[in-house]
Amino acid sequence: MEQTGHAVKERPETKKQDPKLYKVVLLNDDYTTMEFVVNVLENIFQKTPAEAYQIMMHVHVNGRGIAGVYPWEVAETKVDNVVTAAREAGFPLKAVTEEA
Ligand code: TYC
Repeated sequence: MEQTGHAVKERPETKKQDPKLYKVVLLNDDYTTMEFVVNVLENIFQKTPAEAYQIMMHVHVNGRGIAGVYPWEVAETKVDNVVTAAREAGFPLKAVTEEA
């Protein structure tokens, strides 16, 4: 093979981890209680009580807000956990992922 002046492969053939990060966005609604959203932020997104309250209020006022930023699989799992917990509690809370 011809030398091109460097030893680093331009295309490693091994499969790399997806480096992209995804935002988990919480959406406001009129029925989910503030307390439930704060609990979700503490339990699923590991926020402190103060952070959780701040994020919840941001979503309440602005319609949407970022709960956290994660690799794809983690972000999708958190959305799933939010929706499952909300439906079990009888709330319509929605969460979506967006490329960060
Ligand atoms: N708007 C809701 C209420 O007044 C509270 C709420 C906040 C709901 C954030 C969803 O993602 C949400 N009870």
